[in-house]
Amino acid sequence: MATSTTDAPPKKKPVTIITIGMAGAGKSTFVQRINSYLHSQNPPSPPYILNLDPAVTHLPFEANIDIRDTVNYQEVMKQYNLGPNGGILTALNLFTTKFDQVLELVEKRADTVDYVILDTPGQIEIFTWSASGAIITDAVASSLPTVVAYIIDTPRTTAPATFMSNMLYACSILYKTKLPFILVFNKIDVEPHNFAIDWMHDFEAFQEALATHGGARDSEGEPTYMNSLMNSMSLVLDEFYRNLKAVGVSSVTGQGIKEFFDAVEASREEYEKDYLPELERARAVREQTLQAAKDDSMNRMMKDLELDRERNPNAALQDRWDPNEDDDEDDDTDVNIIDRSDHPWPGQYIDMTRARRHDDQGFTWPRPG
Ligand SMILES: Nc1nc2c(ncn2[C@@H]2O[C@H](COP(=O)(O)OP(=O)(O)OP(=O)(O)O)[C@@H](O)[C@H]2O)c(=O)[nH]1
Ligand SMILES: [Mg+2]
Repeated sequence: MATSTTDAPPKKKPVTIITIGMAGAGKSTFVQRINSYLHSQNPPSPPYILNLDPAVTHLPFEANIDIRDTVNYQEVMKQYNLGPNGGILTALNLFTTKFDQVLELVEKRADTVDYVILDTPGQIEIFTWSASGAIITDAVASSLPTVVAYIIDTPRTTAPATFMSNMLYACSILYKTKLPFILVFNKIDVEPHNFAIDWMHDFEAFQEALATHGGARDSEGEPTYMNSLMNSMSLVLDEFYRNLKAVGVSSVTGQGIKEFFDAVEASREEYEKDYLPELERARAVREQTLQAAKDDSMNRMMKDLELDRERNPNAALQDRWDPNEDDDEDDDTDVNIIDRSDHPWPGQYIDMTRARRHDDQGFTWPRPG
């Protein structure tokens, strides 16, 4: 929490934790768990939570900003004639058009909170492979120290091949976001994550597990194509593991949550040392390219105008837009972002939207054929 004494060191910026993970990995339960952990600290340090999943019907925590207050996902599906995933994606796109407002609200709270937490939609690719996901991640990461918490369903990753695909996915997200990355092995109350740590530290142990798993050799006793591919992949991943932190947690019992926050604090330093300078460099390059493109198009337009005037001096005089014409300004009044915690009567607005969502429950899916 923020300290008010004048000689206290300035408060650190809050760290943003973006939770990402396969459907059902336990992202929302994990957010609820870290939320209650932060509330139980002495003094309590309530985080600022953003729910970005428009399709969730029940959340185990109260979000400060909830995408469902801004866009009604089922309405989006109906209006744009979309299926569930297209609906979620479009809802997220619509919300992203207002993300500057979200960021303003988050920045307003930067002095009073220690953590900002983002819960993302169940379908992982909607957030990780969409333009909106990238815009949201970049916007947050260029404003606050940011880490990605990649939630893994540990009991469902015990098979070597599944483990590898999950790690490859994590790897692709790491390279896409270029942010500090924490592998969170969730549900260790059901399955301890030691096997995963062993495989990550020792690729030979992983290759051994692969070999003993069914289908590793073909009928002639040769390693199958799939198996040799996975063996080579494990060497690639060995490099990837070196850049990450891994913790085991149970979002149900709260085990490992402290270790998770230790990893977050270490990631903050990493962000400031490695990622921030890289972000700033990338931003400068982007701005330079943008400016060059603008200059170029401006030069070309001026040249065109000059040519036009030379050829047709009278027409150019009439070429003025009508000053009385309506300004085509964006009508921003329809959707606005709400900070629930700013509301003088918490729950009042929420009840309205819940009522609306409730009405939608009668919605039935068209049956095929
Ligand atoms: N045993 C156990 N179950 C867990 C744990 N974390 C989550 N679960 C269960 O896993 C299921 C999915 O949890 P969610 O939090 O909804 O997962 P999610 O990733 O948010 O799911 P989507 O948003 O729908 O993709 C629920 O039944 C949770 O109770 C855990 O640490 N241990
Ligand atoms: Mg969820």
